[in-house]
Amino acid sequence: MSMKLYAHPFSSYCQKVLIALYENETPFEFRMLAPGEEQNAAEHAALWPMKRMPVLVDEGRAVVEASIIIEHLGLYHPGPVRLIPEGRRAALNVRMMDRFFDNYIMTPMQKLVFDSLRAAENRDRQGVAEARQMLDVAYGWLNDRMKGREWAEGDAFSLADCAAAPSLFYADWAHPIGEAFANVHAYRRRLLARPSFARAVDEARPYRQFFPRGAPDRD
Ligand SMILES: N[C@@H](CCC(=O)N[C@@H](CS)C(=O)NCC(=O)O)C(=O)O
Repeated sequence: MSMKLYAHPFSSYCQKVLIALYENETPFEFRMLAPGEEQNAAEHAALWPMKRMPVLVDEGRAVVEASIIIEHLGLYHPGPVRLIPEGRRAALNVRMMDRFFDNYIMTPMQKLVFDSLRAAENRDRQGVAEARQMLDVAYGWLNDRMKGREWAEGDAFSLADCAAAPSLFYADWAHPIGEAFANVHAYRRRLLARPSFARAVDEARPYRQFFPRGAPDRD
């Protein structure tokens, strides 16, 4: 039975999982979550009432949360690219960086994006200011950390880079990474050149007009 991924190509957390699937050319069926795909939406809501994507279904079992889906793929469908290192200490370091990208880049980036979709009278000015502040601190911390590094943790592309790619991609659109953070820019460019992420970005191109206030004409 082939795995099913309930997802949308433009979603950052879906791209995080798509990168992992593409890294190992893991076969799966894409179940599109978009207006007009009512059957997929109903199945998705029944599988995961939180209605967040992506959701992976493997052998009839729903697996949720992008990081856990990538862990699941490594455990049940391993391929030549190991996204979580074998050693427990190295794996812990990768998971720590995965948490950094989700909590301190993806979360404030989503806050900016979702806030700009709200009606003007419902905007959360303080929350937006805090999200921008968090992104500036996170960019600075990451800039120091990426000095002399190719990937987020260790010598190889990992789960942490799967989290980094869409989070930095969209964060730079929502709250541009300052020019002073040259290591972060260089890392973002390396991520964009990685074939698995380049493919996810290309597949999402038709949806760029949905980015609130318009996607910049680059990347
Ligand atoms: N913690 C979840 C977050 C997933 C998430 O926020 N997904 C977004 C798309 S990037 C979503 O489903 N948004 C739909 C909505 O907010 O209604 C994960 O790691 O998978």
